Parts: sequence; C-alpha cells; structure tokens
Amino acid sequence: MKRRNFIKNASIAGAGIAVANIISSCENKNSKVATRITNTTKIPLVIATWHVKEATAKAWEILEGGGNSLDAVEQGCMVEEANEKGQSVGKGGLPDREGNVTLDACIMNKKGDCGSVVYLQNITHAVSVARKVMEETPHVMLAGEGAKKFAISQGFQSENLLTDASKKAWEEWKVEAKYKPIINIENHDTIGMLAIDKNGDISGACSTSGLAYKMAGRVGDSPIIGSGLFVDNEIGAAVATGLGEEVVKTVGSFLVVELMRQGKSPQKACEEAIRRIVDKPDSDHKNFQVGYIAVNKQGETGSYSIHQWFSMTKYQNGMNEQIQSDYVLKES
Ligand code: SD4
Repeated sequence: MKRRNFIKNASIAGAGIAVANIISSCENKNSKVATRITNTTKIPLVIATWHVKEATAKAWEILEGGGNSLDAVEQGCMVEEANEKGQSVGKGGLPDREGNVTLDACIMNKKGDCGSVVYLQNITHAVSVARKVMEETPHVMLAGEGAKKFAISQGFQSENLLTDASKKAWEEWKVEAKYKPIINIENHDTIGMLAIDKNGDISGACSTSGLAYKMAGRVGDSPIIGSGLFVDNEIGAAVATGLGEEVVKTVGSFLVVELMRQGKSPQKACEEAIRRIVDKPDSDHKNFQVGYIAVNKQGETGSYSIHQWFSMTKYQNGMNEQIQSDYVLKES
C-alpha cells in the first residue's frame, strides 16, 4: 500500500486565508480512501454584539447556503429590528425624551461602499433603508424626514414603532426624567454584525434605536462609518456598542481595523481601542459601557469591553455560541 498525505488548501480569491481542509488519504492500486478529515475551516462565519442567536442563525443560514456576507448581515440585523422585545433596536425600541422612537443604522460592503440612515422614524428595517441608500443613491447618509421619504419611495411601510411596553417604560421614566445611560440594558442591545462569506469577503451592519431617553435629534455612533462600524475587506472589520459619544470621540471601529492592519489580532485591537477610552485623563468610564467586536481576514475574532457582561454571539463551523467578553473593570 502506498500512503500519501496531502493538504488541500481551499482557494479563496485574492487572499491568503487560513482555510485548511487537511485530508490524509490511503491509496492502493484502484482505490483512494480518505481516512481522516480535520476541518479547521474558519469561514464562513458571523459574529454579532450581545446575545442574538436568532440573528446569527439567520445570517448563518444565508452564508451556509453560499450567500454573500452583505445579505447575511442585513438579514441578521433585520431579525432584531423586528423583535419587539429588544428595546434598543427597531420596533419596540425605547424612545427619546419626547416619546419618539428614532433609529440609526448603517451597512458596509466588501468594496468599502456604505450607506447609513440617522434619526429615521416609523420604519422598522432601518438597516435595509441604509442598504438602499448605499445602492440606490449617490449619497452615503440620509437623515430624518428625508430618510423616511426615501424609504417610503423604496416601498417601505410607515408604522408606529412605539410598543405598549416601551411607551410604559418611557412614561415611568418621565416621572423623574433623570438621564443616565444605562450600562448593559438587559444584556441585549444595539445589534452590530460582521460576516465573512465563503469567498472570504467581509461585510458589516449595525442598527439601533440609540440611547433610551436621549435628547430629540441625538444621533449616536452606530450610523457613523468609522465609529460604529468599519469594514476593510483586505484587513477585517469591527463594530461597536455602548455609549456612542465615547465611540465617536475615538473613531473606534476604524481604530480597531487600523490596529489589525498594523498586525494586532482582533482581540488585541479591541483591547487597545477600549484602552484609548479608559486611559483618557479624567475618564468617566466607570459610568458607561463601550464594547467592540472584530474579525480579521483570516476569520479570527475578538471582543472586549469596559464593564463585565458584554458578550458576542458567534456562528462558525456550524456552532452558534454566546461568548462572554473580557473587560477592563475587573473589580466592578
Ligand atoms: C448609541 N451605540 O446610540 C449606541 C447605543 C448602544 O448599547 O450601542 N447601546 O450610542
């Protein structure tokens, strides 16, 4: 019997992606029998902020069926936008001080094209409107009434996004009307999602109703390309959650991707970006949360936050898992 081992590298367009299906085979005159298959395939994969297994399952379904990462992140985010129980995304989101639910969202594809909507009202699937901005307009960002008008022109339905539960919460809040961003709202928050498809192409998306009881007109980091989300198909992608003002001040997601470009792993890049916030003189970080998740071109992932209880959901190699994030404030 002649024994031969060979390594078959899956060919991935334009990148040295670490996809290795290692097959040891036994060969005799007429037959070749694969005796062992060690599958270390890292792609496709999808990761998302917080505990959102239904959203990652939807994205995975698309990726596993050979679909592209852009469709995967859009449709994954749509699951949470439609989930009325999630009070910080889409329908059922907590309103601003005046009782209006206003949405921010963005999306970015493998080419670095992007679209975003800010201060959008009465449209559940803000991420899909952002995609239409990217694909159907000469612009990157539409706001408020203009964004809504555009959405309606694209066939989106206008609906009331303030559910009874969110209205009740707002009415209770109004009694004292004290404004303080809440850390880790119900462990389920703004959705940020990053995916790599079978071709090795990366896309990302983000959708939120922003901070509960914010000032009317306030826009956070989530629809700001480079702050709430950044994708560079050569390097990787990152997405943020938490107090948007602090993410914007450090252009957080772009920073994470640039750190990966300099050679840091996704984990180390997220850690460094959080440190930039925490290490500022007189930083008030004990009173707010920021978390990042990131993926690099090789399909390695990372996540890090200021406070405990931030998590990432990852669907890779057929496994949909919630992974607790490491964090800075060990004593909190
Ligand atoms: C914002 N970053 O509007 C969003 C909110 C968020 O966890 O992510 N909350 O600032």
